[in-house]
Amino acid sequence: MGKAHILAFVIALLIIIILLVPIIPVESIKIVEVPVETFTEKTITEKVIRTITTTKVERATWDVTWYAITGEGKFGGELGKTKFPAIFTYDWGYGNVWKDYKDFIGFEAYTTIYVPRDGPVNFYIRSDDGCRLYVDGKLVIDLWGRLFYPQEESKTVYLTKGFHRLRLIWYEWRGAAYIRFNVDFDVVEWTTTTSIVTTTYEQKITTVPTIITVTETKTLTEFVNLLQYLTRK
Ligand SMILES: [Ca+2]
Repeated sequence: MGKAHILAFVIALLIIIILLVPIIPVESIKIVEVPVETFTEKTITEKVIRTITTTKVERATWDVTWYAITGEGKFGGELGKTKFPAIFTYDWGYGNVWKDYKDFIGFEAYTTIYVPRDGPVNFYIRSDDGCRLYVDGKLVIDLWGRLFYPQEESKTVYLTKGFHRLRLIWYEWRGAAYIRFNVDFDVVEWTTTTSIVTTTYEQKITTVPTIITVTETKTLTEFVNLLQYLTRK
């Protein structure tokens, strides 16, 4: 092959490259669709359940109603109300028992105890003048009568676990006045637990990602070959 042939081949190759290989940049404006991630706020209602547990220490107290004593030694007119602690000693001597009353006065008192186990419970009373103790309506200690000096008595009662009602009646006829009540301490103080379940609906705002398509106008550059370039409009 001579030099002329080689030259002709190179020229032919250049022509093919110029004509067919896309080497000419052409700018054009095009509308394109572009995916865009956006965030939208969404309100969600959530059910919230809460349990609030409270514990409370309870102690027995006596609800006391005072009465005047009649000539027959019975409870007469009501004089007023007060409270005694669960375990108490009142030694009024010859002084006032309630307001201006030194003598011919009495009270009726009620309380509730909580026995934390099945078993014996000890009650003790010392009284001047008369006194009676009832447990769940049953007479347990009887120191009634016009006893002009202090009397005392202890009693053991078998009680089941749970709440029990006590009733105490006492009166003072004349002279010194005294009352003492005692009981096993584990029955006058107890703990109660209360659970409150609340259901509320709370609104929360969350962000939700969303992909939307937007159209954009873009200037694009593409490469075309000479033939395409010449035939473009
Ligand atoms: Ca007395």
